[in-house]
Amino acid sequence: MSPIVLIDMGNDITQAQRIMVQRRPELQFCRPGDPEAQHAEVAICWTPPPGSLGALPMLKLVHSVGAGADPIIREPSRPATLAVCRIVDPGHCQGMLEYVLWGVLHYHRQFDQILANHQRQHWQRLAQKPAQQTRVGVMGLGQLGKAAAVQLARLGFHTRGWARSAQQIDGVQTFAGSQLPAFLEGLDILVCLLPLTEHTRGILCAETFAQLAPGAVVINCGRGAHLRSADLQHALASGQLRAALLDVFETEPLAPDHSLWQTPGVTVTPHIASSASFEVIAEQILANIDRLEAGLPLLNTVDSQLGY
Ligand code: OXD
Repeated sequence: MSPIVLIDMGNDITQAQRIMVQRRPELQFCRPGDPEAQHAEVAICWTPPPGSLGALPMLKLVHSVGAGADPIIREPSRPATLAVCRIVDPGHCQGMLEYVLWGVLHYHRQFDQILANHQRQHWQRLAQKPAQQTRVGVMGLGQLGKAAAVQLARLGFHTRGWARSAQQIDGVQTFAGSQLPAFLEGLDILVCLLPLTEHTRGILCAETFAQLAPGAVVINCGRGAHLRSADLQHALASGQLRAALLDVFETEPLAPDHSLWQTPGVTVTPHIASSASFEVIAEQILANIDRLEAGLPLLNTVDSQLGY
């Protein structure tokens, strides 16, 4: 087996590599600048630096360590014939659900204001609003978005869902494609769980925010490029938005001096809404390495046209 090249090194990659080494001590790993990398058939990464994929002539498979592989698909030096695979962890949906429910409940029950009151030792019993009076909209009704919408509806929230194509979900008012304005109209909380495509890039923008209820909240656990940060900061400053919970950013990690850290109303979480377990990442990559060697079809391949 040729060495496996580890392109960018995040926590997930280091931990998955540790498990792979335990399971298969014969595997050899290298970094892009090492001479062995020229023979590598498999690469593992989350965000490949510009030019990195094109510089590895023998590469047959590039494996993402995430549920998404869009940073790989977007890399211009990626040869069109290169197979791209992602991780599919059954626990991913549960993690995302927990994050979205936490976010929605946090703002619905006004814990942002209660925590701010705590900071200044201010005792104020805020009026409790019934869930039915909070309008929550989920953008993106794939596996994750659908599960979130179903659970929000079960908790009694007035729940809407929007996706590219029409869907029917019990208890959820659904909208498709050009019905975006009707979906957004007067929402109190907007949750983005969309895949990043040319149609969804920048969708969290001034025009979108203007259609929400005054003082609405935006939760982004799709992709950083869905959000226009300057529009968000403007909408927060004007009071059109009350808060934003952001888990994903165009460049991760978010730079320590990025203005979003300091923007009043913004809560930054470090891309932790949901992550596959290190064991699952290691197992699925090992399974695909075996399949590549045996000439079998790879698991969890990504359609490079759709980007997911
Ligand atoms: C993702 C992940 O794809 O965290 O966003 O796995």
